[in-house]
Parts: sequence; C-alpha cells; structure tokens
Amino acid sequence: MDTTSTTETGKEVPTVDTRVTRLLGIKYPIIQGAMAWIADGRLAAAVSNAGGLGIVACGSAPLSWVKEQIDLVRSLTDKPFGANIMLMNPEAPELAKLLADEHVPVITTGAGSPSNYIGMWKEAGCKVIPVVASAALAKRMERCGVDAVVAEGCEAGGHIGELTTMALTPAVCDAVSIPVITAGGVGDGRGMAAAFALGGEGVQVGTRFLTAFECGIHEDYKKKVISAKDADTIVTGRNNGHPVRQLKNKFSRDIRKMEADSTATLEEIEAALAGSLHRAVVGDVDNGSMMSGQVACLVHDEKSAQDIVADLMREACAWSAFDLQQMADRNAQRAWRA
Ligand code: TUI
Repeated sequence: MDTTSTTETGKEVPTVDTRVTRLLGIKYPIIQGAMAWIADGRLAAAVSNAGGLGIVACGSAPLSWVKEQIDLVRSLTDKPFGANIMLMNPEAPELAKLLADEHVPVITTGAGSPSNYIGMWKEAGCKVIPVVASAALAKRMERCGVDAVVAEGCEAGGHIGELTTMALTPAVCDAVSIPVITAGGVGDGRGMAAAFALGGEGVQVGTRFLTAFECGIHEDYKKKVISAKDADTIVTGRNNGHPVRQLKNKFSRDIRKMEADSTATLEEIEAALAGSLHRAVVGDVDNGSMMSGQVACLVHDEKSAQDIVADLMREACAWSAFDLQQMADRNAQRAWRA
C-alpha cells in the first residue's frame, strides 16, 4: 500500500515501503546510479537528502578524492549514502579497504565479483549490494551473504552485460530470495512501475540524474542528453569484452571504426579511450565518451534531484494504481502520467 510523505517544499509525495527502503533506511526505493567521474559527493548528498540513496562513484579516482567526497557527503547530509567500486580498477583492493575503514553505510560494486571483500565490508557494518548482469552471479552473491543485488540490464549506460532489464530482472528474482533492485532503462515513473511488475523492490537510476542541477557535468553534455533520441546511444568495446554504452558522437563512432578496422591494435584503441570519460565531463562532447543509458530519450529537462525523485515516485505510484484495462485505455490516450 502506498503511503504519502511531505518533502521540505511541502509537496505530497507518495512512497512505498519495501525491503530495500527498510534495509537502507531510506524514504523512497530509488538508488542513484554510480556514474564514474560524475557521481560525486554533491550529487550523492542531494539524492540522499531527497529521500533516495546517493552513491559516490569511486571510478578510477585517487583514494584521496574518494575520501574527500565521503567527507563532503557527510557534511551535506545525515542521511544514508553509498559508494561504488568498479572492480576492473587495479586499485580496487585499496579502495575496498578505504570504504571499510570509513564505515560507508552502503557499498555497491560493478564490473566483476566482489567476493574477496564481502567479509571485510560486513565486519565494518556496511551493507553490500553488487551489481549483477546474470542470475548465476546473483546466486553466487547471495551465497556470499550480500544484502541485495542490483540487476542491471544492458539498456544502462557505461559498462554493461548482455541481458536486457526485461529478461534479467525476473530471472534474477527467480534465482535469489534477497531483494532485487532493477537498473537499466528506468528513466521515468512508467519504467519504475514496470521494474516493480518484473519483481524489483527498488530501482537504480543513473541517466535521469545526469541532468540534475546538482550533477556537475558540463552543460554541453547535459544538452546532448536532453536532445538524445531513442537510437542515439552506441555500444563500444563489445569485441574486447568491455562493452560500454554511451551517446553517439565523433568519439564513439571513431572507436567503433577502429574496432571494425582489423589494422587498429588493442593498444591503439586503449590509447584513444584513455581519459575519454573525463573529457566528456568537462565539456568536450566531440572527443569525449558521454556515458548514458538508452533512457536519455526520456530526459527532457534539468531539474533538482529532489524533483527527479518526487516525480518518479508520483508517476510510478499513480501508474501502478491502474489495472491492465485502465492502463490500456490510458495508453490509447497517451495519458500515462495520470
Ligand atoms: O559498472 C558498471 N558500469 C560502469 S563502471 C564504469 S567505469 C569505466 N571506465 C572505463 C571503461 C569502462 C568502465 C562505467 N560504467 N555497471 C555495473 C555492471 N556490472 N554492469 C555489468 C556488470 C557486471 C558484468 C559482469 C558485473 C559482473 C560481471 O561478471 C562478473 C563475474 O564474475 O561473472
């Protein structure tokens, strides 16, 4: 049953009590995706203050930056927050220890299996939520004692697996008993309601937060997200085993050409990729990698993290109150927003 709560701006926002909200101690079952080079302490604190769970993405940043961002979140909010480790990062072991030493309330992981660190994190009192791209890994993670999993479909931005959200979420839900948080393709309330229909008890949302006022990426990157159409993302790296979804631009098209060109070596491609995420974040929208999920096509404006969270909740709760007949009738009128 939905209940309502009131934001600091006095607006009524419906919410839903799930195992994810209870596990994490948050008001709304919405986690902000950990976007490398993008999700810093300011964005994470804004999402946590909005009643979701903000996450600092460690990416490949120095340990000192990560510590600063954790301190920043703690100075901006007293609400729970998280940090994410990208396990392909060679410095993952040092980062894993830093997050344990800092007793970060929630740790999410991506691009690998965090099994070596789970014991240390649980001992430090952290909640552990790996991102998985298959039911098999979800099962292994459950046996290792994690608290929940994020099932991320390949509609997502950044590093992705093979399965779509539509197939992955129910497959993971059938494989494990712990809570499943759906990610990949959730950009508005319809997506959130759909995630719950598939078995999710929470959602992780990345792309929608790219155009939050509190997100520090360059305005030109934000404009590209806002103007993106459904077919405007592209996946590079499929043939080296590190597929990455990003917006189409000169950079991503050039990388795809190099990948198709059998004369380009892996080293040449790696040299072209080096620093590309950062270039986009500081505004080089032609020569940088603008990571984004497919739902960029559903993002039409900049707004505060609080409004993003509130609108997702309002839309999802309104939409899920209808039965299939009502949905079909409203769909015919394009009236899903209620
Ligand atoms: O990690 C992500 N998304 C990311 S990380 C990132 S940083 C980056 N920088 C430069 C190049 C590439 C990436 C940008 N986006 N999402 C979580 C995620 N994890 N998606 C898929 C997976 C995944 C895939 C396979 C997790 C585990 C896995 O298999 C592990 C195993 O042992 O089976």
